[in-house]
Amino acid sequence: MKFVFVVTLFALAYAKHEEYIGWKSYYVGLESKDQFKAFWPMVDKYELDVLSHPILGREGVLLVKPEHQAGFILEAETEGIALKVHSEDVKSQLDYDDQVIELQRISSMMRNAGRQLPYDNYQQIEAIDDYLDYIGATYPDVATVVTAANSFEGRPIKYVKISTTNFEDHSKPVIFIDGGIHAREWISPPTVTWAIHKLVEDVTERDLLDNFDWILLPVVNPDGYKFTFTNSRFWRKTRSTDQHVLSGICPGVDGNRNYDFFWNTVGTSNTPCSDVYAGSKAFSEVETRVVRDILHEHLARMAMYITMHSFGSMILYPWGHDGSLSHNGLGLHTVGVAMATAINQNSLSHFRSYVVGNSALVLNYPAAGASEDYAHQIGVPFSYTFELPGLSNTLLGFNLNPRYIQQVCNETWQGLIVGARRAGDLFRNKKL
Ligand code: 0X9
Ligand code: ZN
Repeated sequence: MKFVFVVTLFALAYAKHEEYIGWKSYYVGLESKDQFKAFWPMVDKYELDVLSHPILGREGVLLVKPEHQAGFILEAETEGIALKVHSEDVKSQLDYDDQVIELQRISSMMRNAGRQLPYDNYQQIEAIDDYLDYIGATYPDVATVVTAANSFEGRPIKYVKISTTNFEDHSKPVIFIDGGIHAREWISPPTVTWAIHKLVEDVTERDLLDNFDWILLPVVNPDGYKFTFTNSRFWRKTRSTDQHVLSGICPGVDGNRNYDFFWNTVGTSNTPCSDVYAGSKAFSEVETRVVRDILHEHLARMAMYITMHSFGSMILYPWGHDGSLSHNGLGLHTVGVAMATAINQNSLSHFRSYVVGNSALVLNYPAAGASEDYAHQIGVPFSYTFELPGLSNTLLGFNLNPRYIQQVCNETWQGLIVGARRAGDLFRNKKL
């Protein structure tokens, strides 16, 4: 019986991920500004897929197609750029990751009786939607579920409003957290659903409810998210096909290049086949319009906006298009460091410690049209991109092993507690 089960698992796994046959992944370490300068043109030239951004003193992870491996390795060597193989065989690694997830799913189902959202495994979009509805139905006094719109393919884009005063006490600052704009960053949505759990089902920080209103949107891009479970594990964008004559062949827009902030000026692409395609115009995507409309609706009292991405263990803040600092640069840095410190204190020894800084400077890569910059430009004083923890030398595979999901959710929540309190204090005193 057990044998049949394992064979079935293998058969299922091998039918998947065929598009990644022959692909390899590499750690890339960049040690100087010159190496960064040489590296970014290679990303376009060799169609590299940057899974985690390299930063000074910390390697990133790249996917490289078979046809570009020789050329890329040669050029990297010429530039003195250090490469190390992460996976010799991306498809096999994904098959292996799938098995880990599937075995975990079965044991997790047995533990949880299939009801609550798992935190010992990745969360499917249907399970997240069901959970939000359950929260709305079970805790109507504090939680209201809103379906803001349907995605390009017609999936509901849902968020939860959490308030002890029905969003009617206008003296309370609002905190807005979203996740899942980048489809493949699977660790992002659980950190948002965990925040919902901690604000509704298991309240241990009562002041966060008394003193704030919350908006939590776990999956901004449900179509892309679904597609990474069913089709392409490394899909990043939305799934729209109406942006360009080539959108039928190359669907999707990078949601984090689609905001109206120096739109399509730097770190973006005009070709729909690129992973950083900015779309036909700012806010061309219904998914980004949902986030925009929430920001504007509550702007007068929105103290903090955080968008959850992965991976790299970083807290990034504006301005991401040119590396300059805003009027609230000091506040952004101070609250960012406070959050990172809390996370680091609650982290594991083999997780990397968080880096805090300006998006463009930390990543050595300016990019326009990101949500964190847009939110800040329209007036949200504390606006951040979290790059949650992912793999490292000791965490092999492409998926952070599911056994670490709960850990990432816990430590991120510790950061959010500190961030909300600090940002709330500064916001109320208007010392910005
Ligand atoms: O490139 C991105 O959109 C983010 N990194 S990711 O690996 N998750 O794709 C970083 C966004 C940084 N923020 C700005 N450039 N403003
Ligand atoms: Zn991302």
